[in-house]
Amino acid sequence: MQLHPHTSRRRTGRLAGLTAALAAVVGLSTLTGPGAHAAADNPYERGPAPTESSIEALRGPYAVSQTSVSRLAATGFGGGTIYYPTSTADGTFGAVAISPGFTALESSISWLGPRLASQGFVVFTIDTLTTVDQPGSRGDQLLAALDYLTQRSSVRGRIDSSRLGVMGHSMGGGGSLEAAKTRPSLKAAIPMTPWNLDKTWPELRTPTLIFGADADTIAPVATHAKPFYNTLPSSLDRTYIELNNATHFAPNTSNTTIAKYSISWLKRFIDKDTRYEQFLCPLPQRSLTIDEAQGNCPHTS
Ligand code: 9J3
Ligand code: ZN
Repeated sequence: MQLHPHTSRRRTGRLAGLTAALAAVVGLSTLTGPGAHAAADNPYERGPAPTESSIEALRGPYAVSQTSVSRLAATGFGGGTIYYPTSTADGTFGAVAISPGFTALESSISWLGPRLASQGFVVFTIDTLTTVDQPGSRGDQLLAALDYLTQRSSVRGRIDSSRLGVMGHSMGGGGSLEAAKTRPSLKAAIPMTPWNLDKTWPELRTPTLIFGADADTIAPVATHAKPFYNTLPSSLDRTYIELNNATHFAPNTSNTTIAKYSISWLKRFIDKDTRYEQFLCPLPQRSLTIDEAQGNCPHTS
């Protein structure tokens, strides 16, 4: 925020008193107005200013409620669980659907539900129609889940339907690439140790963060995550993070590296919240948990 130049200019007499009174009123309304943290210049900003520890924490600032969607109530996907901020005081939120991998259930990615929702998103962890559905089908199912979420779900009024994203593990991660290819209006995609027979993704227009795992022998990074990342348009906001000492199944248990960079990516591209750019650019350094990171910085969209 920039100080009004008049506040630093010297005045005398009654005009000075009036100026001071006006400044006090303006300052007070800035602190106490609707959504204490909603910046005037970004209507999508939600929650307090982030810190390294706030994005690493097991829970963010929002209390979370959940509701289950039965397989029978769902069309085009297998039902799931919706996690959402309990309070309606901060207006609507962006939303993200998350698909599990081959043979896996929603429970394999459920840790992400409250972890992401508590930062200020509506999160839908889904089951697929069958556990052996391929990435193309999983992409369609992620989109069907987003449509259910924004058009039919009990929390549809809490969602900004123009700000949506997709995530997924393995074939679900491959599915998140498929979903973004089908629906370029998606604001963020996060494939986690993704698997897909299609190795090239130049069609994507959605900012994409790909997690690979250095010890993945099921979807080895050399034939999955890396070529997926490398074939995204170089003009696209894209990042590749390779988890260190991690297997294909790293995204199936609570993982702070996945959480902190996913939160930052969703905030930066679903909410346009540039307060999170500091965690993405410059790219993370090699560490005990990160083998390698690639990406364009600063971001362009
Ligand atoms: O979803 C996945 O875990 C994909 C890896 C896999 O089992 O592929 C074998 C066809
Ligand atoms: Zn390593």
